[in-house]
Amino acid sequence: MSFRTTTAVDYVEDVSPGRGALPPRAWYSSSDAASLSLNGRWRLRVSATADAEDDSFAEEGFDAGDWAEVTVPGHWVLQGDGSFGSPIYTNHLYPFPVDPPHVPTENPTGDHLRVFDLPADWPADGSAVLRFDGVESCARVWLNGTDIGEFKGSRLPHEFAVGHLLKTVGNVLAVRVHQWSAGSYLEDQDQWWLPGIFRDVTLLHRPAGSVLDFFVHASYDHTSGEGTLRVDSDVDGRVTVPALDIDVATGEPVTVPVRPWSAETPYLYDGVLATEGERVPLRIGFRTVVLEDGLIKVNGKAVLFKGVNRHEWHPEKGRALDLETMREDVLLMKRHNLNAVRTSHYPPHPAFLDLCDEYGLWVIDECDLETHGFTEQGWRDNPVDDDRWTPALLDRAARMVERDKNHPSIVFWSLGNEAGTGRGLTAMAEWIHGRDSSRLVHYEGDWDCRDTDVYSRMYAFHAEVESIGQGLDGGTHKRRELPFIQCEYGHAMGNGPGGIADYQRLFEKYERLQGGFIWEWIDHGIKHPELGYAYGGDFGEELHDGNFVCDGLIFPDRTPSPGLLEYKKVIEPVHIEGDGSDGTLRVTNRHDFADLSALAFEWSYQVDGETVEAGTLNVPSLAAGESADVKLPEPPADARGAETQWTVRALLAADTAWAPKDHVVAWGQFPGVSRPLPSVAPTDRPALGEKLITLGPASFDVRTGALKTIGGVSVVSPRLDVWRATTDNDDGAEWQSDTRYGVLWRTLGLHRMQHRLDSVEAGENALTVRTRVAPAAREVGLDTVYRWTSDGTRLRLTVSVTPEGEWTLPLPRLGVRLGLPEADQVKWFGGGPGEAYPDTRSASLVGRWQSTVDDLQTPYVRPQENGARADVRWAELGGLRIEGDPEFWFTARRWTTEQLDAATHLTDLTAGTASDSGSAAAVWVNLDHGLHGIGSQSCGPGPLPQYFLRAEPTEFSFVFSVTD
Ligand code: IPT
Repeated sequence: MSFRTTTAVDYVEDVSPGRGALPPRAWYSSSDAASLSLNGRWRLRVSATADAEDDSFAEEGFDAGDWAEVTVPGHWVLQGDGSFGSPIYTNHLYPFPVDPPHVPTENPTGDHLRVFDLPADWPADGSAVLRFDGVESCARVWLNGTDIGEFKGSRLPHEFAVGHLLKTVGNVLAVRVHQWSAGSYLEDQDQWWLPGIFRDVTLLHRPAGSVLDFFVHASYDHTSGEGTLRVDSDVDGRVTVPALDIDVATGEPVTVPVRPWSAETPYLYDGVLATEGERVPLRIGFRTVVLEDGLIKVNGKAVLFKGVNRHEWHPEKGRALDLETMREDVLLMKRHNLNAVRTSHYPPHPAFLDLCDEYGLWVIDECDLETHGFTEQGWRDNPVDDDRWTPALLDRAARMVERDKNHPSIVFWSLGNEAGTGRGLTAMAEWIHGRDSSRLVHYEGDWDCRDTDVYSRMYAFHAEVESIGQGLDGGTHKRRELPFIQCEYGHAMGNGPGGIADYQRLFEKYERLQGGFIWEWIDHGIKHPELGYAYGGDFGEELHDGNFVCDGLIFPDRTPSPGLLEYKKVIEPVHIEGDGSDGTLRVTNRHDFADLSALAFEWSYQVDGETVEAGTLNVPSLAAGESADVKLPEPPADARGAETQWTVRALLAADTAWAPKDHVVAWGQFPGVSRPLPSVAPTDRPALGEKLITLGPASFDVRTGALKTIGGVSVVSPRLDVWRATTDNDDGAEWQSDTRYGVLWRTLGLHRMQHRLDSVEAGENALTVRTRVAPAAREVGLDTVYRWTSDGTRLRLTVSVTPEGEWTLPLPRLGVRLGLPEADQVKWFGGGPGEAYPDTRSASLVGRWQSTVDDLQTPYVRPQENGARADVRWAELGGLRIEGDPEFWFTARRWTTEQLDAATHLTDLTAGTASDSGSAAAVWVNLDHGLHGIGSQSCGPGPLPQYFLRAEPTEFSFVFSVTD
């Protein structure tokens, strides 16, 4: 006989959204109704299975005195130092067998318990609602021993009517949270799986006659300059907006002249919705979003999204974000010229949307839905194409739309991410279109655009994006009529993304292309005592996707990465262009709405990288889209043959809500007098000693021709170097069908080049060392000649490289590497202050910079090539001055490329000293003539051909001298 008991936890595998919750409604805070936060310390008991314990813990009088404690909001796996289980990271694979709606028997379950009293002034009348803003992934709730329901939909609110159950003292709130549930099949987003009550728990008093649900309709007619406001409310009341003299009944429209809301000019009007029992503050933004002439228009204008995908992330708290962290995200976005956010891949904490309204960001609000793992089985059994799941999908759509419908910042509802196609998605789109005709619907997964108002793609290559811009991409009739956005592009994993300037040029060129959203905002590294930041696999996961979870524009601690600085420059809202030659620049206002009155312009003039004079530049307050030619002043001081530049900056003219006065919004740099190249007359003659050859300030090994000292500085001789610690974008994602050079380079052996010495020739006025540099097992090689000359004080090295054999691959880098016994302070004249590579160099500003060797490093969570400075004319470190002919890429680090390449976490990298590294160097310096581009192939295109470093005959020089 076999049997299976039905247990009290069958709801876990039930595809329905749940039981007992109130219908969804707008999320708001009241001016006068009482509320009680139930955030704080809760008792916690974690069990291995869903039904390991009975529900007696929910009963009054249960003694949980020996339970652990956790903080709510929070994830239990990020608390308790691992004793409550660990996080799991997978990109799209379900970390459990795919057999919907079943989940594993091993189903970590956290029983949460909280006892609370009502505040003394809690009103005796009315009712009360208990609200959960986010619980992953399924919860059952009891209040004072009564089972009040259960729910799924992790990043969506759920409310329960509890007034009849409340007591003045000793209320027992019991919440059983299961890590896995049928809902997990709908939540296969690329992120950590983190169970817990991770958003607020709040008890809301609902006075008699209080507001229930309401919908603020606030449109703007750009032809008349008038806004129309109508607030539909379930409970009748009045709406007042003092600044507009509005005082109308709910449901009644009123039209008045207004200032419209846009992401650039986020004008909000304060209002109040008053019903008999309650007053609710309103923040009203008037704007109209339409699809017209095949374009997304807001207030009559086509907008260009300069966006980012934002997951909620904090390195210690996971997705339990506090308000200050949310504000930091918004401020960082505004300060880096972003104007849009896609809330990948779920509705964020509602406070984040308040901030978007207030500071001004266009929002794609995305539903908590992704079934990506079904792609492994050709999308068979995909819940979004199975009617049994449709109620759950509709519930999710409604919980998002109803909660967030009063935010002016939201212009798109997104059905979800990577869920294939199916009837369930169509049902969601139909419901959303019916409920809210004032916004557009987005979903990327259906390239025919059956359900959507925009053609959206992710990681499309530049060439395809261009053909879409030209309308040459074909597709269904409906799609051909739609505007295009890239909901994800520019995969910011590790060093990169490269090539975003090239995308932006396309977006700005073709009307149909309305911009895109970089993937993604923040690295989801988890702070770890031994590893610095942990990523997939660091918690012993059975299946994981490594550091694919660290692919943000900011590091886990929210420090901007070079990728964010690049993006800021690429999307700057003012273009300052010209070649400086005729003293005229062209300034273009690339805003969609704002004129330039908020900005002040400043010029400065650099001689050899140092600013010698600066002043204000008069730029007319151009309207959005307008350009003007602006004259630079006469070049100041006589530059005495030195190199000069003009730098023009657009700064905030006054403090704003998001940045102080003088914050740099945009800039341009223009050459003046060009640089005199360093020259060394080859007057000195190499002198042959017993062990050494001397030439000018330098000595060389007589046998190998290796440089040993320059002046008093001993060096590990410069020699040809073509290798770099491959970046995530070099290595590419394993599913990439395109050529992945990181892999091919290693296969060819570029990381283990052998240097064969052919001859050392001490000539009349030069020391020439001939070599061949090549990997074992291959016939290709680089014939490399080092030619040293000197005028007695300065030493010049000319490197000539001639490829031999058939080189089918580009080179990672081409230059020399040398070692120094010590170096700390670094000064240079060239691009800075941050790193740059051929296709990530927009933000590199030519000037005089200084740093320490340590600060030259970019701390990518998984160590990899980083820290190069572009266009370097000269650099000084460790007692040496190095000048380039031509300019070079400069890198210095306290470990070798091999050590960097082998490291998996930042904590693997430790500075060595000259003696303990077994060589004469502690600081390794790369002087590169060329670097291969970065691209975005960790999930997208590799570098464009113009950023390839091809193996071809090349010659470049450096001049070395000692500093005092
Ligand atoms: C795309 C996903 O939508 C996103 O969640 C993230 O996983 C990103 O890729 C990569 O980091 S899906 C992509 C594999 C086509």
